[in-house]
Amino acid sequence: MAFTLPDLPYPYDALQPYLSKETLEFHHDKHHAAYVNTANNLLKDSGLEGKSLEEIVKETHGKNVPLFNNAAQHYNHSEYWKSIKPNGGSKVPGSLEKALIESFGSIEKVKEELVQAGTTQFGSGWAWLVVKDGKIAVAKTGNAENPLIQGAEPILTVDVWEHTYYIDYRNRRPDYLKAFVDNLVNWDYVAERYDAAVK
Ligand code: MN3
Repeated sequence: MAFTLPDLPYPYDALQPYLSKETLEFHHDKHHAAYVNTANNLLKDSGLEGKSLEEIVKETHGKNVPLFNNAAQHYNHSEYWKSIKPNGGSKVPGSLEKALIESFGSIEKVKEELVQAGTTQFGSGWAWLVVKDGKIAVAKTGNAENPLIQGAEPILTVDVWEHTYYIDYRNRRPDYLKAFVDNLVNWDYVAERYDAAVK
């Protein structure tokens, strides 16, 4: 089954002033679309056509580098779009809030650790909240890598490739990450992912 580029779950200008319409047009219509197209070309004759995206990501890691890179970037971006929303960053739903406070002490600490992970990811990559062995943790990965290949379940995804923030923040990645945690995170989606991961 071929991969398809998902529509953004909100209008292109809906995340302003934190992410501009121009950023979302480039990021979704050019960058994410290119990963989908390249992954589809590489998927042909790979023997993996019938598998799910998650299975393809896990099975190609370390074996088929070009297909892994493009399929993982498709997975990562699809999760990133759902991890953010207009007027995000507000109230964390109850069950998730309780679990985050158990793991980190406070919601402020979770935000701090996410900003720290994204800031210290050298070069291109991603920061995450993951569930592993029933616990929530912060993670970071380089390039297209993601927590699926480490046996963890991603519940929140932050893109820290320069194409994500360079138009709006230039080199100020920490400012983008601060806006992400304070004004963009879709905690309802993260809670949905958390509930599914611990079921
Ligand atoms: Mn990106």
